[in-house]
Amino acid sequence: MTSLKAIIFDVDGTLAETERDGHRVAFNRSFNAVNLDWCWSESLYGELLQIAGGKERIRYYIEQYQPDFTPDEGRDRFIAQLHQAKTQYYLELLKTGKMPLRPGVKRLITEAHNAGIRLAIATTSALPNAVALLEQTLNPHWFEVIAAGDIVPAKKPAPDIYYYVLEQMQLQPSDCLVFEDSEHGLEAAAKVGIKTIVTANNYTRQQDFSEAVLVVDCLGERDRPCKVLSKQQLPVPYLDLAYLRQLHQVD
Ligand code: XBP
Ligand code: MG
Repeated sequence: MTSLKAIIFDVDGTLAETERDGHRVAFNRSFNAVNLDWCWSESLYGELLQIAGGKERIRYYIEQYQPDFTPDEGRDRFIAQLHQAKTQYYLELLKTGKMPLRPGVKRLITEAHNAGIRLAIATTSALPNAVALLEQTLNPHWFEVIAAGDIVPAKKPAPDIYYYVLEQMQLQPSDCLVFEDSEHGLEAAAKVGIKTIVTANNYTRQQDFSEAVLVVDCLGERDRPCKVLSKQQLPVPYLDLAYLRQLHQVD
């Protein structure tokens, strides 16, 4: 059995709760800015999250909810421009500091970095979003690869982004662990054969995580133990590197 060499993190919903108060709000601001009365409520957004990727999500929404909408510049161009504006709104929202890291994220990533574990990001979201979050909360230079957005043509649940990260780092699936928060993300990593821990959140809690090695409500902190949502007993109050190494060894 090989030792744990690297940890790959999803961003949205995993490092921070960025969807409801970040991406969703930014999409709505971009609609508003071009005088569209479209409004993605918290519950509608939960449904739209089934579509990974902001541009893909807008396209799906138009097809399903606004089928008669025909912008002069054509649908592709309209979506690309709207999404660019959305990214700017999202970056402004990030600066307000209202999307802090989830419990235990800074602790675990710092411990892993100090122990020489190699780190990477695999996210569906656009690269500037991922880099801005890391700049604000951690250190982007700790991450050897930041794989984001359109770097691969097929987004999660396709496995492409995980294959890309492994190739860039010259690693095997068995060298790594992945952290994800959603069924799509888990599916992407599982197709590649990387053991995945799910830190579920309010949008994803009901999803099927049967392929995960562990499902918890967060990584936990000394004063805020994590809760296990999968079947096994957790012998530690929060996930630290020693426990991750154990999980990585289990068949
Ligand atoms: C994240 C996403 C992203 C964000 C929006 O999924 O689906 O689309 O919601 O980001 P995951 P962009 O956490 O599985 O990577 O608008 O920049 O695409
Ligand atoms: Mg996610």
